[in-house]
Amino acid sequence: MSHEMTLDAHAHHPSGIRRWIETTNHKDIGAMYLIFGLTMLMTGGAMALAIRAELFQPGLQLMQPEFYNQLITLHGLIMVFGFAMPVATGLANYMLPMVLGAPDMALPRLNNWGFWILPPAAVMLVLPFVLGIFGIGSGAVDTGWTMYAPLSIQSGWGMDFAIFAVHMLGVSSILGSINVIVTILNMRAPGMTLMKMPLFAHGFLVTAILLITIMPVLAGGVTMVLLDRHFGTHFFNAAGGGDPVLWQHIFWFMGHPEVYVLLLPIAGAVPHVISAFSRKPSYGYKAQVYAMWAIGVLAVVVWAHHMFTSGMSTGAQLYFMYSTMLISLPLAVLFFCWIATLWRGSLSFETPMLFAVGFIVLFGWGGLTGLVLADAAADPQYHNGYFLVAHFHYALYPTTALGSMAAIYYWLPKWTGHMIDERLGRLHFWIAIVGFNLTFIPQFLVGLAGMPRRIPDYPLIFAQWNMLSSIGAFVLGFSHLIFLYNVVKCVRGGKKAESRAWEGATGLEWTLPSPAPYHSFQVQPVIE
Ligand code: CU1
Repeated sequence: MSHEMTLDAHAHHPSGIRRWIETTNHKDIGAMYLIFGLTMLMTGGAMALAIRAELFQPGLQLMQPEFYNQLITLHGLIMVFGFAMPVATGLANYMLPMVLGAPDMALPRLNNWGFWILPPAAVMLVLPFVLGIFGIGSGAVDTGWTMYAPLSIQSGWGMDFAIFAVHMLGVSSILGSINVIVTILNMRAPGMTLMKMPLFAHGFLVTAILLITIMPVLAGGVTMVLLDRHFGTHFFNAAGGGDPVLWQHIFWFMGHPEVYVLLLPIAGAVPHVISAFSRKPSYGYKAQVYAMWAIGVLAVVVWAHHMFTSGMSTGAQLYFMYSTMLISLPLAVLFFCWIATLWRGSLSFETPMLFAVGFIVLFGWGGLTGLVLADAAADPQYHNGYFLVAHFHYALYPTTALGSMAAIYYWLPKWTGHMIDERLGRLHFWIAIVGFNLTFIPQFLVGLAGMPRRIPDYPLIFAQWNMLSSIGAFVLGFSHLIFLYNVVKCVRGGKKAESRAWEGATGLEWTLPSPAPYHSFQVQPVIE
């Protein structure tokens, strides 16, 4: 403490906006990541609502197909790179030093730089879209978030902006990952071995290693696109001896592990929430750790299940089918551990617990429908239709939104010193659940009936389900406004939070049953 004070006496204290621009404090940077991520959630969400408004009826009412293509592309890129990853990085910044017993992240200035690359990248991505609305230029990138060649080679200059944005987003997440890894490996409290480290930290460690593995590959890929576009190379041009399918391999080598980049931080955070509201330590600590590492390893060897419809030898189809299905084993281990934590617990369902359970149930549906798509024989029926769209929204919304909201609601009292408005939190939860299911259950059905994705029009026969889906989307969008209001309200004031904010938070949520307590299904373990 005295050491800190001597340092402070010599440090300069910028105020106003400079306080935020120059900050190296992990909580400040964590808060900025969260604010940035939630701003992008609203931006990407507004685009989703524009898409659903167009799809409310068959026919073209509000926009031309070119504009629709920009919307679906930006919605995808913004939600993955602008919302989901920054929110997870925000949680890591805020909580990692605390769960490790470290004074800050290991590399505070790198941390600052990593964050401040993000806003210019977001501007880079969205600027051509805004200019396009005013008739300047050809609009934003319109290839779909997968940026498949040869479309991405021929697309307008929005694509160049997207390439530079992807480079910056990649640099940002690599810097963040380096910081997470260095912090975890070097700054744990004395005696905290890796196998005694909270699950939260394991989730982020696997994620960070995955990101450092995959983001440079994507950066190399989009650089090859840039070279093909402007410097006469033919990496993806069959006429010049290249191969457009090469792009698909490069993209999905990043794209599939990305799903686990979005899942694993939540898989690390949620056990702490369900443990607190079950009044039990997390069940199966070691099993969960090994499962997360198994997911991390398998994640990088299954990417071509996204390419069954691109043409592939039978042997390769079988390999990618079985390896993909293999991931459901460690995932099932995580599910069983979460459920076993709940089992015979003294449960209560405050807002964070509702969101955690909502995540488990709905993500289960994402996983099960993923098994359908992993089947190389079934996939061609569903791959280019709405079944796939519904599947990945069931995989990603529960994790990135419900899961991170569980964590945010859970830790807001710790961050702000105030309790959240419990009634508003529960209202948010139930409206979000109704809105989400109303949006995406119809998409499973029209998908099975053959409605293609990425097209702004559809046959009359799909009209009713699409109308319901659009109504659901607006309900879901509204629920997020309640969330924002609740967060702002909590930051500005409210009932004072005790040091143990939640009645359930007895400290057990940080306790590791390693070795597992005897018969933890039957008895409440005694932790001294
Ligand atoms: Cu995948």
